[in-house]
Amino acid sequence: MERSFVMVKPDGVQRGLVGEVISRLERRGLKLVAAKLMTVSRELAEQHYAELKDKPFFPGLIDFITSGPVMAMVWEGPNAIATIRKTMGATNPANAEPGTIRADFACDVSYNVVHGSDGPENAAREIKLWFGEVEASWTRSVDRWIFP
Ligand code: RTP
Ligand code: MG
Repeated sequence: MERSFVMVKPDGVQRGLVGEVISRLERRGLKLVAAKLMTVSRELAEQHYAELKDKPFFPGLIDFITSGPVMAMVWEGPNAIATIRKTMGATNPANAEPGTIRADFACDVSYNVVHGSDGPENAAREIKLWFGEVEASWTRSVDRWIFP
């Protein structure tokens, strides 16, 4: 069982897409194990996106992520990281496959609605950064029909 950090970015919260993102991940069979609506400090945003600090778009990205509340979440499931990345679609919504969150709800790379961890190391790092310790998972009666 794998965990991933997912965030509905400020554009998604402002546009009322929190439920849509949660709904799509729930319907995929993934399990929500932590969630909080929060405003992000510059320090947290810079730590989260530390790998991108030399990119030209970094200052704008930090301004954007700190511009309003985000919905920070931890999701769990088999192969959760790759499954969530697939469900979100390509970073640039212009390249995202129809039916993905980014293709269905966004049209610009800077305002692409959602973030999902890109690999196991970043997932562990981001979950610790945003949530510290996350409690153990919970039992769902349909799990045996989703996680054989
Ligand atoms: P994310 O981290 O937000 O899930 O997105 P990602 O892995 O698909 O893409 P990443 O390379 O990590 O970039 C992080 C976010 O930076 C913004 N970005 N802007 N203006 C640009 O060319 C550009 N490139 C990336 C996007 O909002 C991207 O999600
Ligand atoms: Mg990324």
